Amino acid sequence: MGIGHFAYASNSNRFLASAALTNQPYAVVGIPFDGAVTNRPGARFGPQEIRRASLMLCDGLHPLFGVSPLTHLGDAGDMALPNASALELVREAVESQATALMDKHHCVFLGGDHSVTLPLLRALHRHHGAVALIHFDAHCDTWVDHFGEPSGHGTWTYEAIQEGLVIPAKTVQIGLRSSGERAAREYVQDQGGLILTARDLRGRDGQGLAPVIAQIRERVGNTPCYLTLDIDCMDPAFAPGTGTPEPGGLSSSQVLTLLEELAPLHFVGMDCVEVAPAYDHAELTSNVAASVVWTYLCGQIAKPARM
Ligand SMILES: [Mn+2]
Repeated sequence: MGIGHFAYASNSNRFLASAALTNQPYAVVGIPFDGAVTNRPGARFGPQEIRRASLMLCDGLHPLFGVSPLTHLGDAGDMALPNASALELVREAVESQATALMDKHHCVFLGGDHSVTLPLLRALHRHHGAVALIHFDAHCDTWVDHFGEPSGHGTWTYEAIQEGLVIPAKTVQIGLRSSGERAAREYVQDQGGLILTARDLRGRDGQGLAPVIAQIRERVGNTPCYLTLDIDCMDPAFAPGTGTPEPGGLSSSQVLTLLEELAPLHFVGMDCVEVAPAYDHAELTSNVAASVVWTYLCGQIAKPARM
């Protein structure tokens, strides 16, 4: 599209400058909520910055998958959410809007803090029953309380397992490295799932990730699988714009290799959460978040159509 593309794109606030959502098979949806964070707020502004960063990706074919998601994709805009409400009211609003969208589309959600994944899994459960889960994160998100409250952005994985929304043996966590008591950090493993810590993945990239990819593929099999990617899975060098950064994380190359090689799994939805633009530098975080979502979408669209 050449230089004219930028004038066109700058007028759009939609992911990859896609059209408004009508009957496209894939939908991007923003969830501008950060009321359940532990540390620094700001992820409510994630969706708009990821969309803006995505504009540079909409002008050609993905170099590995050879497709563009543009004509397959609509942007539903941001969810309408109650402001300053109790978390459960926000979650009810997320769940009902997600349910309606999932009726018609394969959805990718842009967070928002990680507490939104629980209502997304509740909505997904109505469509698919319990699903496999691939969870990129620096944190286990299996704490049993949120500083005295029952729920927050660090409890949703525990709650999802307790509610039977995900299959524990087909739950895979990748990139964990934060401090925390052992019972929380290893909860998924104790339930029969797989944890690949950031330390486990040190020094592995490209072909070095092959054994890890084989292990994940074998465990998940053909079960419908949800992907949730907390941007803090990456090292702050690659994604500084997040509320709870943890040094020693994955590189963007490691994450993209994993997403590319796991694309054949039976994915039924994705979210990318915890992008907090106020702490970003040089738009590193919004750029890599847009690339992650683009890679997921291209990987799915390159496969035979599947809802
Ligand atoms: Mn998280």
